[in-house]
Amino acid sequence: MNALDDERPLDEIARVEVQSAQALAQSMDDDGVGVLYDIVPAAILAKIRNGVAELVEQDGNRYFGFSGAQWISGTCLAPLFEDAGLQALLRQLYTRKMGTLPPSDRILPVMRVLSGKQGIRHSNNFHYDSYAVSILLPVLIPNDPGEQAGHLVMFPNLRNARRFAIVNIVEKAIVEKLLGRIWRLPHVQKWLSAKVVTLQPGNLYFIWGLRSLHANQACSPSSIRCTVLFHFGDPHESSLLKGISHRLHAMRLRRMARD
Ligand SMILES: O=C(O)CCC(=O)C(=O)O
Ligand SMILES: [Fe+2]
Repeated sequence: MNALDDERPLDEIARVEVQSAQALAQSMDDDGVGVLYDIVPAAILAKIRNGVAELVEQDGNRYFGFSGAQWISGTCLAPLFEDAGLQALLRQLYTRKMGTLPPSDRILPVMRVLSGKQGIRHSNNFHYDSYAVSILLPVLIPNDPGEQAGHLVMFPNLRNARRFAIVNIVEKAIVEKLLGRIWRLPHVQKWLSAKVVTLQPGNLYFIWGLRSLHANQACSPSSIRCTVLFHFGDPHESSLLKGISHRLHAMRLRRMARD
């Protein structure tokens, strides 16, 4: 699918259409990933990269993670986050997959910057997202020849959504913590037909995040990798247990930032 509009000004984000839902859902079912090409133009990517470079210059080569609507408001990505077409598309994808309306219209925007040794600790951490649909926008992916790029690696649609939050939490603990290192092994990836998604800045990559075990591959500590995620539709959003599990996850991220 190509959303490139020849008439589009060079610094304008392409329109995202709800009509893409059918084809995207089909590729997410069949291949694990659906792609909308050339949505965010080079001029906007360059602006975000400048901001990221300043951040790294100020705070050094480490991991930065921003989560929640606050960081994106007023930035050049706000028009994409607020785009009615994107919101309608996410609602449509959720409804198709889950067979119910989404629990809310909230989209969780996240920005991840990987650099330095801390960046490596945030790589190959295989997980299921809490959200039915996740969109990944690569902003900066290392592309020097011979350099590790930090592409996305996934086991597409390994499980179905869990009806009960507690089952989901226990399953995540086993798969992500207890078995966490197993998914990194090349022969396990081969045996379970893991898919490496080559990330191209400016494209939007759609995955069923709740169903697909995934992680970013590592990149060299001296390079910088930046991605933006839009997560949508947590079927266990209102569960009390989920609240606790979220807090534990946030604590773990803070601990990783300190170490
Ligand atoms: O940055 C990436 O490539 C993936 C990040 C991810 O899966 C997540 O934040 O849930
Ligand atoms: Fe994820």
